[in-house]
Amino acid sequence: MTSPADLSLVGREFSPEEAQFNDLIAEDSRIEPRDWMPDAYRKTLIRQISQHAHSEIIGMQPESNWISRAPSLKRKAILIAKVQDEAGHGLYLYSAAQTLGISREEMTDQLLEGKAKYSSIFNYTTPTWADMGSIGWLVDGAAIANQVPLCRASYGPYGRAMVRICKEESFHQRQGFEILLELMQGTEEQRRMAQESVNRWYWPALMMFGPPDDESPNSTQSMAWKIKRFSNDELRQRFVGMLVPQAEVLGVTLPDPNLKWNEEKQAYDMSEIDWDEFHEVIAGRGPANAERMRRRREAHENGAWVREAAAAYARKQAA
Ligand code: FAQ
Repeated sequence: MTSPADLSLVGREFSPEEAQFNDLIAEDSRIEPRDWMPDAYRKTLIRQISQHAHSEIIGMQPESNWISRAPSLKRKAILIAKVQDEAGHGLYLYSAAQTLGISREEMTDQLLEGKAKYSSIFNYTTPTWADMGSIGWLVDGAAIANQVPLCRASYGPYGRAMVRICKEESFHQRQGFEILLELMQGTEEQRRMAQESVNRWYWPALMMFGPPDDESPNSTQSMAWKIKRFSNDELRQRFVGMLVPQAEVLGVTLPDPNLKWNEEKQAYDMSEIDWDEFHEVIAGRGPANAERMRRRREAHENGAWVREAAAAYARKQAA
């Protein structure tokens, strides 16, 4: 008997379809939309993929704040393209979730009614141009560290969407790095602006990986199903390891006085994350939660005529 991917099955006989599902997971094959899957697997995927999609869509707002004020035509064109890419990522992800039997309308309603989460990071504000650099370097950087392993997620449509998304995210990360590099090679005032922005974004970026492993209720099952391949803390640690040499190239200081290489652990020691702040933000009390949801609802209402026109066109084509 293969050890079950669905932990609720431990210690009992599997039905033939449960056995087949377990075998597919055990041999690292992909589960496709028409395959049988446990309800809890389907539910977890819908939760994670739709939250991820909402994050991409809400995540357009902090950067769109700077499109009209980008410092040059080149920077403006790059920023517009990046924000459009995030919209595209949201759409691939909504499509992947739809293959699990939920409609786009249901997912949107869950977001607008405050029943679905989106990433904590997008509830922080972007008061300076350097924040465009920090979002690219730190937020897209964290997104890549978290999402590259998701390219191997056991659910086919999710893994395949992630491959394309990761390619674009790595371009985003480099453009953010380059904004910060240019600022760090500029005037004293520009260097101060870059450092101040990194100071604000560093800890929230580390929170993107989710709660510590011993407080992460979904991780054990999601890892057994091979949706997640690494734990929240493993990925966070790997991300910090990536940042340290990049910060040296930039000439910025990571705002953690306890950040130190630990030879024995072969990993960085770091200060404790302020988990109260994380819980406040995901409970809706972060610096920009209300504004993000207000704008999202407004955009949804303003788009009503587009949805009506598309539906009328589809009806006409069908007839
Ligand atoms: N924010 O048991 P776990 C991007 C929730 S996209 C808010 O550890 P799980 C691109 C979690 O949902 C960024 N909530 O959960 C971009 C759960 O609540 P629930 C989004 C969080 O799912 C760049 C509860 O806490 N990326 O950045 C957060 O196993 C620039 C317990 O947590 C993804 O969504 C958080 N940070 O692991 C766009 C990646 N962390 O649902 C624009 C896919 C945890 O039970 C500009 N998702 N929670 O009520 C994942 O990899 C996972 O879902 C984790 C959380 C790792 C985020």
